[in-house]
Amino acid sequence: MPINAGYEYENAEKEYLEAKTIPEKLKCLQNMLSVAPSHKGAEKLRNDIKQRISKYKKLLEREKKLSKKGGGGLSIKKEGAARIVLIGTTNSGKSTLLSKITNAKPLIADYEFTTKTPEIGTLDYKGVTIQVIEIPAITKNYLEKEKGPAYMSIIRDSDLIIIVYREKEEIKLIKKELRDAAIPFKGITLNSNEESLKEKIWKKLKLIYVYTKTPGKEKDFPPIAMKKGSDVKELARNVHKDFIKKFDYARTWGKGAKFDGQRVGLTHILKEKDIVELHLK
Ligand SMILES: Nc1nc2c(ncn2[C@@H]2O[C@H](COP(=O)(O)OP(=O)(O)OP(=O)(O)O)[C@@H](O)[C@H]2O)c(=O)[nH]1
Ligand SMILES: [Mg+2]
Repeated sequence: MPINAGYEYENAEKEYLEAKTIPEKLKCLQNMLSVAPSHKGAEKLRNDIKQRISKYKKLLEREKKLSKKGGGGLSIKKEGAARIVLIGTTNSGKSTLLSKITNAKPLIADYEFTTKTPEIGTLDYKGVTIQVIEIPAITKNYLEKEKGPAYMSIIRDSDLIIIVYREKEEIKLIKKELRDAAIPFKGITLNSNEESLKEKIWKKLKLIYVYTKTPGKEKDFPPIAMKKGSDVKELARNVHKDFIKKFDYARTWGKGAKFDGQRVGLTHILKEKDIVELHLK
């Protein structure tokens, strides 16, 4: 039955879907509950929200306990333009993939559970660096395992989840474990035999890279990664925190420019591979 939950509710739900941490999710769910319709037809909706609230509360408890124990020294500093996690069942080829696309040299072997702690590598895409983490194999009831909640928080805190599999059935198990940890799966599934993996990953990250340039010189390297749809303002902010204040105009070359060297302002939208010369006052 259509519930007609209304604009306020839709907004609250959108915020909930975008929330990244458990405390944020909880706050958003409580907000959703407060704006959810109160009529009989929406009872299922309200119960569903309540259930999710109780689930997140439990998760929060568990993570708190774990961090008291020191979290197993598991907090991993974010590096680069994005964080990707490789997850899958044991022997699915995560380490093989990690060694293919990054500089990491993880142990690869045909016995089970070769990788015992997260393996971290750096992927280089046209000069943009991206952090890639292999999470130790996911098993049934992963959250019940000693390190499960800590690994799930690394997964939750990533920009892209890649499920590495050999047999299709493995994907189902992994997705169920993610659901149990209340992590939405908006990532990709990969077979480690696939070609042009880096291109596929880059597309899914929804980033672009652009080059800065000093007048009279060649473009700078490495390029700068930004969200798709970013403007000159975003780039200026990225280069230096004072550049927006000092900004006079920019010249651009590439797909985002109408012609070579087009003069633009802060709100000009950039396209991948554009070259931008920032002129300051
Ligand atoms: N046939 C085949 N073998 C593969 C493939 N990917 C990896 N292997 C082999 O499978 C074994 C396990 O690969 P790993 O990359 O270590 O797998 P993993 O997912 O990291 O496994 P754990 O860390 O042990 O959980 C190794 O012997 C690999 O050579 C693949 O796509 N096809
Ligand atoms: Mg491994």
